[in-house]
Amino acid sequence: MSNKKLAVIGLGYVGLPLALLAVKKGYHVVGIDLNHAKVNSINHGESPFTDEKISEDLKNHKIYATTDFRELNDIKIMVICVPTPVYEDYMPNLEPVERAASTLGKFLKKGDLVILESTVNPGVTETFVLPILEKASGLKGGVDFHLSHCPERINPGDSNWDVENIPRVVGSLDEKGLLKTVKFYRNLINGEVRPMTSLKEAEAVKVVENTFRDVNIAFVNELAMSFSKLDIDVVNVIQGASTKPFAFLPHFPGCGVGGHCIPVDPYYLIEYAKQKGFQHNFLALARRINNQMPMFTVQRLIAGLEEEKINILNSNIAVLGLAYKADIGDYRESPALKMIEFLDGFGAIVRTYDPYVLDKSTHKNLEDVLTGVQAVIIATAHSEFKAITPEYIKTKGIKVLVDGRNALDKGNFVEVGINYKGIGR
Ligand code: SAJ
Repeated sequence: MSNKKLAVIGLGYVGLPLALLAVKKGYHVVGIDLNHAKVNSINHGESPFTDEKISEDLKNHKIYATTDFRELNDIKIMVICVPTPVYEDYMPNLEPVERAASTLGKFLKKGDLVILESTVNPGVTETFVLPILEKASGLKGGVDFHLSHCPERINPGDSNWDVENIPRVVGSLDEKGLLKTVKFYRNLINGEVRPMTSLKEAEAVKVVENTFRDVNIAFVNELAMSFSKLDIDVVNVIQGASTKPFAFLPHFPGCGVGGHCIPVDPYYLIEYAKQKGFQHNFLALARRINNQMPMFTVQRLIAGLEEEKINILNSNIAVLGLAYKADIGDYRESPALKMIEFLDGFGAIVRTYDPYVLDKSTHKNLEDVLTGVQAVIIATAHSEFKAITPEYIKTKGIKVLVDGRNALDKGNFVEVGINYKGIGR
């Protein structure tokens, strides 16, 4: 029985891999989540969401999952890994963090270490989470207990980088807390653990790295919209630019930017700076450009249908993919959902198929979803869709194919007479 105990609050894409890693490293882990179904499946050794690695690890590593925070009474290290989504107006939604902190605070004891992994805008840990913990516990942060921030860097579906080898940054309220937190993560992971000089710096690292990605994607998305008019293949151009071995980092255009990180995190920075009197015009513009892509993609479909003398009204359209990125089942903020909404608005009859999100798909396989449609949009570059051949599309009598992820070889489809529309090509 390990003499190291740890609590992980929030057993999703971030908390569960961390909890499993801690078990592997000899911790006795109590996982706390408010979702009973999730708690039950974990206690039965089953992953609550589609993830091969988690499913495998849960078979061999025991986590005690519960909804009961009283388990915290004899635990000294607690890591908060709850979601931090945004509201419709893209304002940061800190309700899950507030719920977790106010409940956890009731069980806080002298000498405890609380670590927030959830992505928050700079300043939130100290000005929002700390007061909640102090009020609920009657203790003083940085004196009676330690409070740190170590932003999560989970990359769903990535087989090279995982919770064990991804480097981390850590910020803390006080020096001793920083040392304890760095030591904790160095016991867990074999990537670099870099101490930052403050909580705000650690928070800023995460939003900056993801905002960097969002603005780079916006750059190529704007190029795609421009090159569509200039009749230049933007994918070829980006690949050409990638031959430059320095000072160029390729990103690729698509039907939109989904997920719980990239389209969300920039709003944290935009919002926080706005509170302090600075307008991030560039970051906000990048968000607007990326948010335009689902409609741009639907307009590519309408253009294709018009060329084939097909009216979108009452046309049968197949949307392939609901997930926000290839070969995973997560569809949070997915551009596919936005495109479906727009297609409905234009009066199309929409059918969907995603092998990783079957419960939300109208059809359960490629053959069925493509039977009787005039056009198809590829919204996610799942491996199954990348294997679609021009001949197959031809035999299905499909006239227009919109490749929302530039996942297919355009030339092969044009060659057999299919009206192929890419994003920027
Ligand atoms: N996307 C593009 N063009 C690109 C890259 C991505 O349109 O060139 C789209 C994707 O289709 C998706 C969205 O952006 O809809 C986000 O894609 P992503 O590859 O960034 O995937 P995420 O959201 O899982 O991002 C995670 C992030 N990891 C963390 O926040 C810890 C991100 O920092 C990583 O850079 C990213 O994985 C990664 O590199 O794969």
